[in-house]
Amino acid sequence: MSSTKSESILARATLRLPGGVNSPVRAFAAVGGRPPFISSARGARLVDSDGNEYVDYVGSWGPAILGHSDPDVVKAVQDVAARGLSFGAPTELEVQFAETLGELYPALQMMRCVSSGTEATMSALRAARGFTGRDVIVKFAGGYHGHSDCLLVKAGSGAATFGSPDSAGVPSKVVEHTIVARYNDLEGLAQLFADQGTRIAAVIVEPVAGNMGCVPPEPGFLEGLVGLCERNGAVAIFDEVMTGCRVARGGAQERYAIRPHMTCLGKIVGGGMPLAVYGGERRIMERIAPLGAVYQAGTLSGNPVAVTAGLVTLSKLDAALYERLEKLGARLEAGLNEAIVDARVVACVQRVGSMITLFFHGGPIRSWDDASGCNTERFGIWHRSMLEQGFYWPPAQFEAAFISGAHTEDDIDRTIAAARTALEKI
Ligand code: KE4
Repeated sequence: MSSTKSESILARATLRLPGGVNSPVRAFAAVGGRPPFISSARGARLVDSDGNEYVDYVGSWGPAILGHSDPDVVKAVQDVAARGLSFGAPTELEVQFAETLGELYPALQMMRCVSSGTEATMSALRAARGFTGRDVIVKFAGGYHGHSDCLLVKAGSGAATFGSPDSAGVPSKVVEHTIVARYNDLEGLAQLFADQGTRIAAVIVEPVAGNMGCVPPEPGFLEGLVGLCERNGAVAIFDEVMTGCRVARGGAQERYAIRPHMTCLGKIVGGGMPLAVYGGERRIMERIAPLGAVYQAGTLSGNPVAVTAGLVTLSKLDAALYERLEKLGARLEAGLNEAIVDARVVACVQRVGSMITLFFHGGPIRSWDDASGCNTERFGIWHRSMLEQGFYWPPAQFEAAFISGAHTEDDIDRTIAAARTALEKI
């Protein structure tokens, strides 16, 4: 594969952008090599600046569930943009969007649009703190909820520890009220509530973890988490930025029939445009300005172009799509598992619906304690071979890959064949 054009663009990019990218993972630092610069995408395909074509399993990190450049979404965006991109004033479109989401997510009695998942989770936590009058928040090691300061904490060694900053520029004071617990460890969470319950404002969780690779919740974990919050006056926040409309139309809360107090959505609900949502019980959201004292605002929040992309995307998420995604996901999972066995490589595959991860670890991966033991060097070798063969897999071990409705059985079978070749390099 020629990479001349991408290389020359990267040389320019690194002069102006840290690492040449606008988000760290895109720099391919976790897998070595240099990133191709993408010039276009359609369906399940990406084309880079040198004209190389890839079967895409990143899908813009989740949004492209229909496949790239869905004609209905693109046409609707073109039409609405011609009527003005953003007004900074209320429009009926965002009311329609909130009504549509409220149907899909009954837990969203009231909600607010923002422009990124980071804004959604940051605002949800502020709402929970304002509602409870408490300061302490709990997240899980390996969980990622965007880059707001109070969430950039690294896990301690114990089951649940007060976090220390996981990024330069985050004062330790800012994270002193953030506790990091262990995912899928309900006992540890119960003990934490026994010790700190009356101080805990919220627990924020990826109901299916995707940011340590795909790690499903164990039976009872989510129910237990919500129950502990309920009994201790804390707010259970499902961060469904990734899982929302991914693992089911109604997200993980539909898939597992659990109702959180608050929900964050992003990615798919914006159809690839900068659009995210936080919301939940009316009694909580009525504390948000201008009704209440919790301040949150945004220039482009709910702008008509992003909301239109979201509305048209949501309108196309039908039962047939999820049946297809489940079939394709199962086919890929089975094929990768066979390939691992035949290659006699220590690895495992974990999947929920159309989000899937190949871990270079014997498995099972239940929490960050397990995931952190992955052989990331082997993942890098495997990833580079997949890319060379024309398969664009997420460039980091601790990410989930995504299948879209535009992928075909043939794409899946060719991906499995390429994975077999790549495993031979290990
Ligand atoms: P954004 O601020 O990137 O829109 O969303 C943050 C976020 C919040 N919650 C969850 C569960 C998320 O997965 C994310 C962002 N996901 C990453 C990929 N795992 C985005 C890719 C990137 O950082 O470039």
